[in-house]
Amino acid sequence: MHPPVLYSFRRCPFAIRARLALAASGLQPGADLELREVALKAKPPELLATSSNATVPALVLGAAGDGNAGDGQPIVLTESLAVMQWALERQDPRGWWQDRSAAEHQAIHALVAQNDGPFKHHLDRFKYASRYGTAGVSERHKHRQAALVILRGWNQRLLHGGWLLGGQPSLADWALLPFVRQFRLADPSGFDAEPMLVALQAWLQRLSASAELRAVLEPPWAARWPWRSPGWLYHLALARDWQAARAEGAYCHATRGRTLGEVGFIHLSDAHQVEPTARRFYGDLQSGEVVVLHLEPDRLAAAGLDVRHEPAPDSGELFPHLYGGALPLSAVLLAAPWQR
Ligand SMILES: N[C@@H](CCC(=O)N[C@@H](CS)C(=O)NCC(=O)O)C(=O)O
Repeated sequence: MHPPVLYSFRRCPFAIRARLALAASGLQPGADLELREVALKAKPPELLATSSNATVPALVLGAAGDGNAGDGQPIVLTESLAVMQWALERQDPRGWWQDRSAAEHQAIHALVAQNDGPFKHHLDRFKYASRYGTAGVSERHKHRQAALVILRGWNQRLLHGGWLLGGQPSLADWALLPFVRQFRLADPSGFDAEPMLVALQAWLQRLSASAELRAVLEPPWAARWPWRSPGWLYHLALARDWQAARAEGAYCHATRGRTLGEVGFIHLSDAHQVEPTARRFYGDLQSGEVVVLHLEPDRLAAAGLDVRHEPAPDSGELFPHLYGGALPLSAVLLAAPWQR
């Protein structure tokens, strides 16, 4: 019934590798799968409910109708490698995985394990040094050096044919690409100047310029704003009002140009109402001037506020209205810019 659902995050290297394989297998968001862009600081309840580790990517193979789960129980792939394999076992026109020998499959698994384990460990501590408490010059240097040892090993592999497994790109090249790319982006001139990485530098340049990578970094594979869960409520706010509310600690606008005091409640939208409402009331504004506040209904209730669905004039539709006081900042999960 429902097409596969991919929970993804535009910049996540694990999600990028999954999207690369899904795209290579001929799937397209919209037509063949539903892509739900996730903000990691506000994971939608649907992801939390279906995925045990709640990381992205997660591929949910529908309750029925996609040939994967006839019994109505969704199958959830929560590992990027599993998503890649699922996609390429479906269809693999470029020969990244199918028709490879057992030894090649083993080599691919070993490379991905080395990437996701030790390489990612050192990459994180080099790239996000302040987050990992490794910002000291010698600590950061130590992790960069350890990552370089692994990269030199990969460089060696490329000397025999230009790709990690020889003369043709395989799943391993695409699975490692987003991580090597991140390593370079943390210090581009340092990476480019490494004398023992010449083959890897050329490999990265080739793959970074590829149509395959560019396609999955742009819509429809990488959406500009997070998917709007029907489990949340939404309020359209002027960005300047939202900024002022954050400074003051409370948001008291009912809608554009009208205060809570004047109206008596705050206008909200259900997920499917955000876009038409934004176009109708804010369509004259520039990108960046409007934000979509994502609200958690349980937190509104916990703050003693009441949501009532009531008819809105001229629309023939019921809209959620928030009664009982100002919008507490604690109920706002995310303020995403709205763009026409
Ligand atoms: N082993 C997982 C790792 C996925 C992963 O760590 N994704 C990150 C984003 S790049 C994530 O979802 N982090 C959010 C969290 O851990 O709460 C895979 O291969 O898919």
